[in-house]
Amino acid sequence: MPESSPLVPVRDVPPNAEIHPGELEHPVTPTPAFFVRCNFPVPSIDPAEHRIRIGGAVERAFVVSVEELRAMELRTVEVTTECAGNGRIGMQPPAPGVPWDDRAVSTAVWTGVPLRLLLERAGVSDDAVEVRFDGADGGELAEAGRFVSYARSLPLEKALDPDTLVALEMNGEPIPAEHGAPTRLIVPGWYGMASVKWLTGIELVTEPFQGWFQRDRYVYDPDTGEAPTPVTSMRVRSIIHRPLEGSTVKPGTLHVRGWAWSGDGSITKVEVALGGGDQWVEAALESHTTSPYAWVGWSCSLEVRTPGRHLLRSRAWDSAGERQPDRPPWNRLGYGQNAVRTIAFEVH
Ligand SMILES: Nc1nc2c(c(=O)[nH]1)N[C@H]1C(S)=C(S)[C@@H](COP(=O)(O)O)O[C@H]1N2
Ligand SMILES: [Mo]
Repeated sequence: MPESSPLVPVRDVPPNAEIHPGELEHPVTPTPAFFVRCNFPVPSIDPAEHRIRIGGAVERAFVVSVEELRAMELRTVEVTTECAGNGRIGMQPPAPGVPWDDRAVSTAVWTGVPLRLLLERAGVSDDAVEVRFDGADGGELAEAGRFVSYARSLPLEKALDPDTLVALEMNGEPIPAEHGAPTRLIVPGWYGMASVKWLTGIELVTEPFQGWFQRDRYVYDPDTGEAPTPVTSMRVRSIIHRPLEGSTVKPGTLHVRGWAWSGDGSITKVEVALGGGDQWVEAALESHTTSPYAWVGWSCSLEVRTPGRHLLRSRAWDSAGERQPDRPPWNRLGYGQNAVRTIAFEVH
């Protein structure tokens, strides 16, 4: 593993930190540089003692150890994960919650047991509508006024997707404590909240799950009195990592590079604009992987001769026909902020 720059902390307790801008150049984020998002302190779990229960509306409930999971048929998937709160500091007016800038996003190669295999072994009952996942972490939440543990649910269809994993390895190594050791869920294409860390239980439920992190958080609340809708797949987005925001480059040809991703299809186009106004230049897409769940690299070259400060923007389109909006889409809790971002750099 190459040496990597420290994470950029956003909150120290519990740990919440963004990827360092200097680490964004890697197609697969080095494990120590992968962003961390924890709602509660990191639980410590003995992998030898750890068991996951699979129960609820099933024909045969069972318990499985980490060892038994390792002996099953494993699958490896490269996945870009973004926190639903990424970009929250761009919300106007500011939204409550962890004030993420735009780097609560990273990519890893995950290896694990397709959740589908565990559900097939259990035999899902006809009346099951969702699968609930329990994490080992929890605590008193001031906003909730009670003790809450981390739990989330998935619709059956996404739970049965062959690429939804009960992961055992991150980038070919056991999962580090802060990323969910010894086992976590990986839900490709969805914002990070779905990928429950420190997984202890999988339960088939016959009514939609109503937990705090399902119904009160990770919802798009229009704040108009209309019902909130659940946060699910990642909205189309792009990030520039060259030049870095605030950096200085020489006059001449400027090589611009970045990533683009969407949970709703493949990236079809990325455009770049230098300065304000509506002059957009199409970037070349450069896929480093066949995984449909990983971000796609893009680049273009621009001439910049005038010394001083310059602005740069990128915008991506996906195969669902969505484009990054020019302004942050408003919702009360500040999720899914995928608006075009303007960065500034200097030419000298
Ligand atoms: N048990 C548990 N799982 C969790 C969380 C959590 O607080 N507890 N945070 C979720 C959120 S909001 C995100 S964005 C991802 C972050 O995963 P990472 O810390 O490995 O980057 O984990 C998700 N899974
Ligand atoms: Mo998140």
